[in-house]
Amino acid sequence: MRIITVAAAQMGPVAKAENRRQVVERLIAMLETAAGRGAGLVVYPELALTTFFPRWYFESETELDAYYEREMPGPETAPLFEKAKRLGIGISIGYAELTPDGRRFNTSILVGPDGALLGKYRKIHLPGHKENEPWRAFQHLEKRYFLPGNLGFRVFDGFGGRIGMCICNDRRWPETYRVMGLQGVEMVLLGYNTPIHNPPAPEHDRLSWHHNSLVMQAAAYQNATFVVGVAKAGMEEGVHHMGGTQIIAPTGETIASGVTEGDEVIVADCDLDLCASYRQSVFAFERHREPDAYRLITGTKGCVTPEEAVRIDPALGHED
Ligand code: ING
Repeated sequence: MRIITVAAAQMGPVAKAENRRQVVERLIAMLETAAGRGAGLVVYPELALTTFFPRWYFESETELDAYYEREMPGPETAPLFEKAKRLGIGISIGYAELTPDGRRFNTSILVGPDGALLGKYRKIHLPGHKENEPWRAFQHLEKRYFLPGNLGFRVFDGFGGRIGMCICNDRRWPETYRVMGLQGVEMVLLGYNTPIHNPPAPEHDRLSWHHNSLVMQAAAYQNATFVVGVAKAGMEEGVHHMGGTQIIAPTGETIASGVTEGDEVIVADCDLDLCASYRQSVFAFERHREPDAYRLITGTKGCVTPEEAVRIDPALGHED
């Protein structure tokens, strides 16, 4: 048995006016709740320290810069990291990263129970759009405010197993998890800020919770891994974000769920050895995968005609 008692620390809304100190107080309160429940790892949402600012178009870079962290931990976030280290609890937390040379990423980090940085991830699948689109009830300017992540989908040794991270929209793309699955990931930690309303496709709104569970449950099963999905939820500056925080086993079953749209800690004992049952049978990659049949997946970004497809992958041209 290799048990990780993991806590998903869902956040309710973070107001524009809420400062880092006030948010960190909320995060510490949830850390203490999780500690009381025996957690060894606490997972916070995407962009946990601020309101989801990509919903607005900023003319001024100075105004935009206020939402980013230049160092993590920094003076305002250090109390959280110090408390976690004192409690001997690891954390994963998402934040907006501004590098010393001015690059902007939507980032998450994994910190061990001793306070050591175990890994960093920068969001690769950036949803939304780059230019201001006033027709929308609210913007989704992640393609404007962040660069695509440049660290890849990596898996880190920690907590007695192999831990991976991704962020929000990444969870909707099967490639995200398969790259980590091919590194033997046993638990994927991900945070999200998901508006229920998607302006370009309002017909999807009613399915927000279904799609949220669908993609993470499928990924857990298909890659023989636990998945911990953690929302920043509730009515945040006039935009309703879904909850749906949950911890999912390699069986594809949700074993713990949030039930509110506020700050809420859910905890589950996750035995990483459960992954083996799938990793050594139905998803024994080394026995069952056929990479020669998958060339199109990395050979093109968008959809191509069947004729173009054959040029990318000649195997598609075989007649017999
Ligand atoms: N948010 C959303 C997500 O992928 C979105 C974007 C909303 C996509 C609604 C589809 C439908 O959950 C972020 N931050 O990626």
